Amino acid sequence: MFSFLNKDQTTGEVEERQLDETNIPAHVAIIMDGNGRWAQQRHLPRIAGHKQGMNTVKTVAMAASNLGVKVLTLYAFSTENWKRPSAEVNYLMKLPVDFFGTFVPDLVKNNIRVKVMGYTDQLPAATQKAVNDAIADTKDCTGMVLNFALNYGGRAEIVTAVQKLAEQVQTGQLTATDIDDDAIDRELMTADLGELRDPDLLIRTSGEERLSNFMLWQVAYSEFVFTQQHWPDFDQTALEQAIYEYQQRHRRFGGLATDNTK
Ligand code: V07
Repeated sequence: MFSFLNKDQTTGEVEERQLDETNIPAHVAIIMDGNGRWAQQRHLPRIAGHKQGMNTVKTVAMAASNLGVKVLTLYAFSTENWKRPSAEVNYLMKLPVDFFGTFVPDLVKNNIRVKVMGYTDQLPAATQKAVNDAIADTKDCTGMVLNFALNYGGRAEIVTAVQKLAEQVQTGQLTATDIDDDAIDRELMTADLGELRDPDLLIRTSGEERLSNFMLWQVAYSEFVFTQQHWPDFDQTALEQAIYEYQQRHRRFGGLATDNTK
């Protein structure tokens, strides 16, 4: 059993809680929202929030790995984020470089492998290089997969998958009726995660309760937990609280998952 101190979000009451270590969600996905609001509240520029948010990525990745999470997917940059002011976009594009420079040795020490899903070919060359270096330097790690969604959009992902399937039909490799759940799964950006491709738990920070085009297909049966903290304030305890909430909804009896998914 993992113990942690749970703080009630409305009453502020603190209670010791226990996590069931046999029921840790294998794939946790997080929409890291609220960096700008965190900065505004401190009269800091938005980029200060993004910088702090990157430090939170490090803390939360370590915490997830220590809890036994197998895949942690983080929504770092959406295909919609290009609409932000260019100074902010330029700063965001430097974060993978910064992350690579300061954090990859720690990832290797903790056996964490970096993966990226998204339209990375559209990113600046230096960003692509940092991403590819992080992937290459951690390729032999066998522990948790730290999967960044970078220039990712859920509808675009589905559109691309459908185009690939249509091509396979056109070239005779597939018939229209061969297109089923598994065929679509195989063409999505999560295909190489195998059985771990669908998040068990989706967390969104900072109070908004929307999906914002994130992993539309893969979250069909996920538990959703929304937290009030802005992403830079999210930490190990907040992750444990979200997993506790997940476990209350997704109980296991005698090692058999209750099938409340369908
Ligand atoms: C970004 C920090 C986290 C809060 C949300 C937005 C800002 C880590 C990465 C990253 C991505 C790929 C990679 C290594 C690190 C990142 C962007 C923004 C664009 F291989 N944090 N972070 N990328 N933020």
